Amino acid sequence: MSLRIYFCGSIRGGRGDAGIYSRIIGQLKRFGQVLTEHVGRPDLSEKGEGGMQVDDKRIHDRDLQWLREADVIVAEVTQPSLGVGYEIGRALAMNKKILCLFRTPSTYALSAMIRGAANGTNVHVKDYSEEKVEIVIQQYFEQQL
Ligand code: 6K6
Repeated sequence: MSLRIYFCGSIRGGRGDAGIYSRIIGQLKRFGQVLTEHVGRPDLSEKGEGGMQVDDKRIHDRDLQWLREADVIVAEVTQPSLGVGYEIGRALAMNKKILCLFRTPSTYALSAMIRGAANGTNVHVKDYSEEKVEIVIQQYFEQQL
């Protein structure tokens, strides 16, 4: 059965990195089924799902269900997002395998609560440069899964 991958990226935290999310999702699809492909959609704005209003409770409950079903969580954590941080914390409590990707150089410094959660076993935090994003993902899936 194919690997179920939950991708996290900022939505209301800001959509400045949506292009890189879409690139990451494209690469993740080589390794399994991406449950949250909408996070990379260019028409998904900070204001809503393609302009539509969806109830926040339904979004939360649906996303948590996908998180439970996921085999691995990949989070792009450069653009700070409360939702992404929350998803990482919930996934960690479920003992999921987690890869956090932080792009350098960046004007942001990654939260100590994310960088400090790396443990060399199920939680990995990787700094990457934009041109190497595909290879970083490939190495993770070949070596850690
Ligand atoms: C989009 C814009 C405004 O409201 C939305 C509703 N859409 C969402 N649909 C699906 N997942 C969402 C939505 N909003 C947040 N999430 C989840 O939280 C995603 O899985 C992202 O990884 C993360 C983004 O959190 P924020 O705090 O940046 O929105």
